Amino acid sequence: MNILQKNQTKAAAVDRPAARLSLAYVWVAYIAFGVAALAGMLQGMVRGGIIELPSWMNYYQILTTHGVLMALIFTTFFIIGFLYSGVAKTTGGTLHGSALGWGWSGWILMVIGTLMAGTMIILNEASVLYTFYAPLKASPIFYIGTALVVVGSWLAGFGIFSRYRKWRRLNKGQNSPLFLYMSVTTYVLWMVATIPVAVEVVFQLIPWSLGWTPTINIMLSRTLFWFFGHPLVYFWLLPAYIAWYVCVPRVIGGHIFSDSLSRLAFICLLLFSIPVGFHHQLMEPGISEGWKMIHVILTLIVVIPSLMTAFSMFAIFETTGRKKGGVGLFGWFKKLPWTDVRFFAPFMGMLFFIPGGAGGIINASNQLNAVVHNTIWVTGHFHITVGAAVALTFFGVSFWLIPVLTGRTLTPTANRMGMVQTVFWSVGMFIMSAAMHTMGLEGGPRRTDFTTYMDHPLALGWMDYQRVMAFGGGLLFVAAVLLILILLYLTFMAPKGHTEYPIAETEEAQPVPRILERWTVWVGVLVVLIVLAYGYPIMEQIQHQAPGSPPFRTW
Ligand code: HAS
Ligand code: CU
Repeated sequence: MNILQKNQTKAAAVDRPAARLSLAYVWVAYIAFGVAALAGMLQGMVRGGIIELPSWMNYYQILTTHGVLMALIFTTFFIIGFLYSGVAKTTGGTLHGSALGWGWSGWILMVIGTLMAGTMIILNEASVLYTFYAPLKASPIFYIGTALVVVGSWLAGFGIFSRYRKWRRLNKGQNSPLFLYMSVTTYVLWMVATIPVAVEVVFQLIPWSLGWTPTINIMLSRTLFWFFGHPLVYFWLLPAYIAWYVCVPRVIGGHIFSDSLSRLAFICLLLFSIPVGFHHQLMEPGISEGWKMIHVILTLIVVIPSLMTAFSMFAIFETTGRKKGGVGLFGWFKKLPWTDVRFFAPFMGMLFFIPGGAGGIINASNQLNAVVHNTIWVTGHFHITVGAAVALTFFGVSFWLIPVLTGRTLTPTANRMGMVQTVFWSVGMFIMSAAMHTMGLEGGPRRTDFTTYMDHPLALGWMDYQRVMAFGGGLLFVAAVLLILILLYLTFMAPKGHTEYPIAETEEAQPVPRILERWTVWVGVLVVLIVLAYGYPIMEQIQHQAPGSPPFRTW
């Protein structure tokens, strides 16, 4: 190591071993993202009636590629990379040996799992979409691959927990740094939420796909899936919230609004985002109305911490804008750093989350769910939540995180290109999701190949929306390519130098209730809520199961 490098290591927000680990996660995420974006563009064109796929490729195969790689692989890898970097940064810039060990073991297992599942999808042996609903049956290798991804993510989680424990041991009586606290909460959520899907995959799907058990209990498999599936969307959201609560305020030159409120919001998100899965099964038979009602109520409760987040963001923006001299009712708004992509990208994400959250409340309302369920409205909903609010935040983070990890700088040109990229992504997503929402209200289904339903007039009325969706998808693909180019530049070519890891502080020291850091209390409450919401319905589904289903391969 020469002197220059040594100095850089000293100045770096995160030391080399930690940076290398984070970067390895982030880049696998973006490789998956690139392939998924291509698949997404193709499927939009197919549904728009613009292209036809070659005979060796089918719509459901690329739909599965897109869903699995975007929703499961891009997100999980990016999140782990981001959390590791922030945990290192806020605990002294380094990760001790065991955290690094867990991190790398998790990475290796997750990469192997991704390759196994991905190969099966490419071979057309697993066109079962990212929800892998039974009785659609994929190759056992696909299920084993996804199981390895989950187990790998657990190992990575042990690394975060071990760093946290060590920090607590060395800093007795102090509150943990907010980033670390939020990372631990996110991971507690993930650990609990992935247990049911692991049970589904290991005890139901794998034996059934290997032919060891002739049939499968469909109701139970879907219940176990959504027991995981809803907290999964919060596992995507919470890291974006970490960036909103902790990083964005620093980027705009402000402070954390309230340390306790931020922690409380995360605890509420942890408690209430798991016992709510039936809001994905409101239209399914086999679960009685009373239980669905309980899940609907809990779903509406989990909206509250998101509203607390919206409130905090507005407060941070307004107070910072006023401090910078913004006057009048809206003068502060102009003072925000609109030309800084580190702010602009997540801000666009926040804007998308306003209709995204409102759509979620519509979905969760039992009667309205009957209108939108299984329509492409739902696809519109999740593109403006995970595809915009979360994705734009992750892009905004990547623009500074990658230079931090590579010891390079976000140049003014790269910043400008990032702004252009954000505009393309936002406009593309706006156009595509508006068409999806409208077409859904007119009854257009989700998860279907191009069809005119024998020229049915209703279906013919959907065609224009599908073309608009394809156009939006095209813009999104341009944005995706641009993003990858910028990130390649930031990884390999941008000038060497110091980039700040933005971590905001509170304006003055704020007392934080000690109870917020008592994990046994929160995990205890969580377990009670889960048992109340799921215990009886799952018991019923096991005891009174309908005749199980043999496997189907519909593609
Ligand atoms: Fe959802 C389906 C209900 C949030 C993702 N959702 C999905 C699916 C996905 C998904 C992927 O109840 C499809 C699954 C599948 O394949 O079948 N969702 C909700 C509710 C919320 C919600 C109630 N969803 C999300 C988030 C996601 C996500 C977040 C990903 C990250 N969702 C449902 C339901 C279904 C569903 C049903 C099933 C539909 C069906 O029938 O199949 C809520 O948690 C949302 C709360 C959010 C808010 C918004 C707060 C706003 C904020 C921004 C503030 C803006 C600022 C900007 C500060 C209340 C925090 C400042 C602006 C200035 C101008 C200064
Ligand atoms: Cu949900």
